[in-house]
Amino acid sequence: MIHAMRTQVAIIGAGPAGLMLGHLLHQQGVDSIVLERHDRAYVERRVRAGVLEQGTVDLLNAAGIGERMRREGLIHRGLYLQFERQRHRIAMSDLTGGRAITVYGQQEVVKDLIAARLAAGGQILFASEDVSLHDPGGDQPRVRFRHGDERHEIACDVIAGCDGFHGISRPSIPQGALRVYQRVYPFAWLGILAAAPVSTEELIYVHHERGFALHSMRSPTLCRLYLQCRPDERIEQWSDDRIWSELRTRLATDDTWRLTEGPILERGITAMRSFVVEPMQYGRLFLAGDAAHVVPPTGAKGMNLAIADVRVLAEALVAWYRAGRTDLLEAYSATCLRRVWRAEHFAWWMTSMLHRFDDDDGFQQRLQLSQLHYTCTSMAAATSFAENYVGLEQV
Ligand code: FAS
Ligand code: PHB
Repeated sequence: MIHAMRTQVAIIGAGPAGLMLGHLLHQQGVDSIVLERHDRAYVERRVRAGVLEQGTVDLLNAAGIGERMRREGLIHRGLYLQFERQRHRIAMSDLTGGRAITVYGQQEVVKDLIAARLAAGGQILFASEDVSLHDPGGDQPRVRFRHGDERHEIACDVIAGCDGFHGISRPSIPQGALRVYQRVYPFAWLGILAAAPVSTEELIYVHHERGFALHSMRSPTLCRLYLQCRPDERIEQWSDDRIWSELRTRLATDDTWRLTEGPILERGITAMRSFVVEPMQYGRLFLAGDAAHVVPPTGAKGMNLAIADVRVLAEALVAWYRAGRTDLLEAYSATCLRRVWRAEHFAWWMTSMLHRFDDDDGFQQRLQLSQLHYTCTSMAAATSFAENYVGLEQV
């Protein structure tokens, strides 16, 4: 027995993209149902990104979701680039007319969006399994899924594929309909969440002969730290002592600064890739976020791109439902891809400048140090870095 359901927009995935889309559509009177394969607790606990661009902060505030972010988020007007044991501050706000980043965990954004959706009576069906897309290329697409022991089918006008890199939406598009662009990097990031007072007021990105390191945070007493490691390494190979000793070594400077350590609460290794599919649409199926593109986390763009995509998609869908306009929907992919490729370039550039490449005979390292030195001493280069990092207003 298949239970029939109906909605205007069926959204696959309760990550930043899917939840933000559901909220923006709701605010404009467009109905949607979000299907998520994991349960609520898992989705709200998952540690991922932590940096919000100015544009993302502005959208969360404009959409009425920013209250807790304003209270608990950390506004950063600069960050540090460190190389040859020297730390250099990039005064991002001074260089971008006051724009800044906010450090606020992705899972906090997800919690705020879920709370807002459910408070508004929105449908988020957690623990939805065996999701499958039917006739996404036609004008009456359907989504089937199992919820508990019951099978359901949603009839809808549009499907929004917001189910991440490993989701079902993109693979539901026939081979050959998409052009794939990809780079897989020969290293990964080992990330930890540690209950330790922060050792810096702003993020520190480190170039070191032993590999990249990053000191970020979630609150004044909760640190998020990353180390470059080999892509084939397993987390079990990294004891707490080895992690802290490597962080101490790579973050060390010639002055008296010291890294404060604490209990490690969460750890994981994340692969590094640049990935884009074109177009980000197939008939009535619109891909958004990691379902269409992945950036290496060095540029802190992943979550911001996901939210930027659905801002464009929501506006286009509302114009279609309200005024029968199809131009914005037809332009959806091209509009998003301009911002996506800008972010892909910036994240690839930061990754290339800050990571150690095993096959480097020293030539690349010299280029990296020259690029770092130029970025930290040239107003023009620092401004370009800053405006890309805080997020470009127009792309
Ligand atoms: P998401 O992946 O967040 O959400 C997709 C949702 O769809 C998930 O909840 C998933 O469970 C669900 N889903 C998948 N398949 C489904 C199916 N078949 N049926 C139903 N639901 C399905 N960015 C940074 O800037 N800094 C970081 O440190 C960082 N760390 C990361 C670590 C990891 C392991 C990953 C994967 C990404 C990380 N990112 C980081 C990038 C991250 O922030 C993404 O860009 C962001 O989560 C993208 O958001 P969404 O597109 O909404 O996809
Ligand atoms: C994080 O805080 O998780 C973070 C910050 C900056 C990055 C990546 C991750 O570039």
